[in-house]
Amino acid sequence: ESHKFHLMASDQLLYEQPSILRGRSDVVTVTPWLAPVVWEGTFDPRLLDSVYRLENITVTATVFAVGKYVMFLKSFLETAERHFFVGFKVHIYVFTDRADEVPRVRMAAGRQVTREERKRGDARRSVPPPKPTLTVRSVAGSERWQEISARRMELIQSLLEELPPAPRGYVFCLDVDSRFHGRWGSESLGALVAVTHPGYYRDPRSRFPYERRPASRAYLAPGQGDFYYCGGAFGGLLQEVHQLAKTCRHNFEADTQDGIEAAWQEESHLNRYMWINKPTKVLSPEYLWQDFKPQTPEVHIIRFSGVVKNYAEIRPN
Ligand code: UD2
Repeated sequence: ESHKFHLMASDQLLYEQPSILRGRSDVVTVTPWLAPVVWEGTFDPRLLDSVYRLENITVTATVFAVGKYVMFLKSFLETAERHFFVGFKVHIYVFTDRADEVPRVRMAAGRQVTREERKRGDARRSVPPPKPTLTVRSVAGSERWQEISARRMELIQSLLEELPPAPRGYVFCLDVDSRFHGRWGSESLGALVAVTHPGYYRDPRSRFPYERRPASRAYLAPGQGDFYYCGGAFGGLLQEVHQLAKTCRHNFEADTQDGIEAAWQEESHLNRYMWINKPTKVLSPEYLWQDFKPQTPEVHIIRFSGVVKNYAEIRPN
């Protein structure tokens, strides 16, 4: 197979004429380093799906459910089944210390075809969608939630070292205490993908909760940093995310040796990483909202959001 770097479309697919004059004007849709910022209304889902279906891509998702967080798995998995890369090969890895409590979600049993897709006569109807698969991996529990959250980088790194190399393989690493409400699909694919945090995208960078102590390897000085990215969702090509996980894990552990833990654990290290390694695609807060936060006018659709949780009840400490 030859290596090609452009997208290939079917000459049969017709869609709305693109324009370089009209589009979303209420939001910024490209970063200063010319990475797209994905907002509803900036892409054609049918076009992108048809293009990526020709690519024979695979999508891996990792999700951690340690201790009481196992209670979030059911709605995470059920809603992923309805909205996450519908029609593509999806493999979800669940990391947990309570394997016997992983709910039996009917993955694969008839992915829904929504009314909108039916109306448009989606080609998907004639081909049965591939079955998403789920693998449960046992991990150790911990007394510290910070450690559970941060150790994800180590486990993601080892998982990606075990997976067979796949030039068209993508992975997304997601928080479990969240659910899908709308499409999260091929428009989110890129070599290195970050999501802007819903709580900070209107703020000046001086207010971002980056790690501010120079002693930490996650340090960002005043004036540094592009966006505040969330630790609850990131992804990209397998080899890119492997590099990210390896670096964040290394820096987190080296910090621990020095007796310092970054303000927001691996999220701080991720933000440092993305400052140096610019994401090739930035996902708008549509891709990680928070249930307690009222929808803002620029957010036309909430695709994925964090559920409201009682920290005292669910965290080990
Ligand atoms: C934020 C980030 C989170 C992480 C954390 C800093 C978002 C929406 N969330 O969330 O990704 O960067 O700050 O460490 O950006 N977990 C367990 N069991 C536990 C505790 C955590 O399985 O007892 C896992 C679980 O998958 C959870 C994730 O770790 O979704 C993050 O923990 P959190 O949701 O408690 O962290 P939070 O809300 O502070």
